[in-house]
Amino acid sequence: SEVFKDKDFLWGSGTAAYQCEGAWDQEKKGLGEWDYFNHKSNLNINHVNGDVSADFFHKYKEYIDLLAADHQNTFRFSIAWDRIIPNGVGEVNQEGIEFYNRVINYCIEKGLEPNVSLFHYDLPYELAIQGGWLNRKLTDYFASYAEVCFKNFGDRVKIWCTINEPRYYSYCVNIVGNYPPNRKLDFQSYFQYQYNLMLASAKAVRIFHDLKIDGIIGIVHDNGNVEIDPTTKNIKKVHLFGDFFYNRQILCPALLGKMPEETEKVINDFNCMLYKKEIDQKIFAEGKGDYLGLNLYNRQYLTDGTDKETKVFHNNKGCKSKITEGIRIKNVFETSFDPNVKRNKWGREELPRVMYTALKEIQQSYNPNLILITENGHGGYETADSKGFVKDDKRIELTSKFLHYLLKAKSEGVKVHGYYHWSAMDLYSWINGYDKRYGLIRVDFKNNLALTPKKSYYWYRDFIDQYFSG
Ligand code: BGP
Repeated sequence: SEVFKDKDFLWGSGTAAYQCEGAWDQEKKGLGEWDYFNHKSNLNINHVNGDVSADFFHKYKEYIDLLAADHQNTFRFSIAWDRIIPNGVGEVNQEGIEFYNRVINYCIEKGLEPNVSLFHYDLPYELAIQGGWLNRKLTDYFASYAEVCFKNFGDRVKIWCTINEPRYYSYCVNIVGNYPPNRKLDFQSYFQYQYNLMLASAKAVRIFHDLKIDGIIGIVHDNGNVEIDPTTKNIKKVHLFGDFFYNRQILCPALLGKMPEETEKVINDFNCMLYKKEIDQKIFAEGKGDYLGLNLYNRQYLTDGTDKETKVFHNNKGCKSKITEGIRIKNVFETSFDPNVKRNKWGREELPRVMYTALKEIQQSYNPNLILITENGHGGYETADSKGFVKDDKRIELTSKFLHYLLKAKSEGVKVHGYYHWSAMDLYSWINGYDKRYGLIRVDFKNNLALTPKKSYYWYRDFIDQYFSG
């Protein structure tokens, strides 16, 4: 592909359909699993929803104008499956196609290379009630939906992601239980979800390549790195299980075209099994991605398991909770707590040098042709002054450190060619609704969705200018 011909580096920011579009029931959009969950269930932990959110559906031009004025040259967003195919399978909704045509064309007009994800957690409800991703049929439904998108947008979109964070998504759905349908500590479903998601991804990649679309396609993975606490006794075991659990079930099919050798052993030791077919090996082999998208926020810091009961620790309440993020898997491994590393209000480590170590490790272990950092950023509580301006110095401080490490890895040969700040504007956070802010642009959700670029927005513009001039 010639995506990178005249652009030395992609500098942009990202969003996802459910988190920013709103217009949840407009222009024949189908019902989504998250729509249903946030309307009907009292399991919705933050008691708000994405019905309106940042209203990207109607205000997309305003947002894209601001991103272009920030000197960004690319924009990451996702397509809502249920806008294109309201029931997940079958009839195509032309109004959905038209909406994304408008967005894509306007991005191109403003000099922003569109980077499009096909699945960013918002499953059509009609497929959720058929078992969601536990149902193998979804792998074919997804491939058909992907084909519709390739045929409609493939003449203009050059960067595609099949699935956003299959690993973390499966973790939240099946282990933490904070994404619908809130299964808790269900390791069987955790592994099967990831397997089916990777199979679906491979099927879509095959179609993309068969159609000979001029562009690149791959998955977006979360974090990608496991580090072992040096006091660990059984380093080999913790690494074997930890790396499979966090990375290899995704990265091996995505980049090497096959499931990892240790799959059977590890999954058996978890007292689980995978439902699969012989033919899958061929599908994986033919469905390798062209690049790796990496969402980099933190690392997985692990040590020996103990005989204490299996438990997950996840902070769903920010400063209203003291929980430190992690997991304890009986006799397998557990998250280690490093007292020297600072944490954010959600109990997650703030350690920018993992940008460097993760990139180096992935380049060395899998040797991808290309890596894009598809997400990185800082979530926090924020207040604006009377003019709506947010002085987000913390975001600037952390991001500049992350970027320092990104450029260091690049200078040492890591094939990283793009960075997308998460997020472009404030939007719906899966765990804390509108209290947890990530945007470069402030959205006043209480006052007509007024938009005000934050301090970080101007900082990012200067950073990009300096990069291209120096
Ligand atoms: C990633 C997701 C994004 C985004 C981000 C921040 O896992 O791909 O959609 O939400 O994390 O997460 P949160 O909003 O839960 O803080």
